[in-house]
Amino acid sequence: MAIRELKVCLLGDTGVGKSSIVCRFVQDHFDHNISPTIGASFLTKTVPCGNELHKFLIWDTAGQERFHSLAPMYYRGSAAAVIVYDITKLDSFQTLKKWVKELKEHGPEDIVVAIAGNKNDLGDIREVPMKEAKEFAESIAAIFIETSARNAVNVEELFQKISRSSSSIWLKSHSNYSFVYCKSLPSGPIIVTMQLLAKTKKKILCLHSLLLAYSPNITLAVQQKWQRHQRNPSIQF
Ligand SMILES: Nc1nc2c(ncn2[C@@H]2O[C@H](COP(=O)(O)OP(=O)(O)O)[C@@H](O)[C@H]2O)c(=O)[nH]1
Ligand SMILES: [Mg+2]
Repeated sequence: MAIRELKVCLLGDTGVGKSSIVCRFVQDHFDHNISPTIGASFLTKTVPCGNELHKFLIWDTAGQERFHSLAPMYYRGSAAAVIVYDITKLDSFQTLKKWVKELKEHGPEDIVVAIAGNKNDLGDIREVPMKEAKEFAESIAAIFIETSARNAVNVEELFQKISRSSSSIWLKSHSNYSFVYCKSLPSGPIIVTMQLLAKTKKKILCLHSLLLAYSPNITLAVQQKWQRHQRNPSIQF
């Protein structure tokens, strides 16, 4: 099975539960007395996605202002950024908006942004209405989900959503066609429909789309070859 590595960074105020989300995802564990992160910590987890394996390379950053200048090191080259806020702290939602702005200005062009409203087990002291956060996420085309690292709610789902979005972004950025529709079925292959950009490439793209539909593993090899061909057209595709 082909493995794709996805660098993911977690951003957001200190205390919102970034490390707890990572700990829940990677070790399925919650620590009430978790230590504050210094600088950043790194963890990995591999999960199946369609007919591929996605290996998450997770950079969990410290939220404190004094570490802010280090953030670009973590979001540069990231396939996705998870920006976490605490649903019981309005301030943390304002900080999230600042991170969105920074990513827009300085982050990778195709980065998948996921907004996670954590601590949704504390709904009775909520300060950030779900509707408001969801609408904000929609306005910037970001993934939105409320999570509880403590009660293991939606943490897996958060990373699954990132997996699926990264797949379509990857396809978009690694080929010369415009992407029309992509669906990752739980048990089956990724079905893709493409719009052809250039007639001369028609054959290649048809083959490509067939392979994508029937064998994502072969497709990876085809895509690598296609990239080489694009870099140096004298290399036969
Ligand atoms: N009730 C509740 N507390 C949480 C949750 N996630 C984290 N916490 C608590 O929030 C505090 C900060 O968590 P931490 O993961 O260190 O936040 P970070 O600074 O963003 O990495 C800790 O006391 C955690 O136990 C959650 O989903 N629900
Ligand atoms: Mg932390």
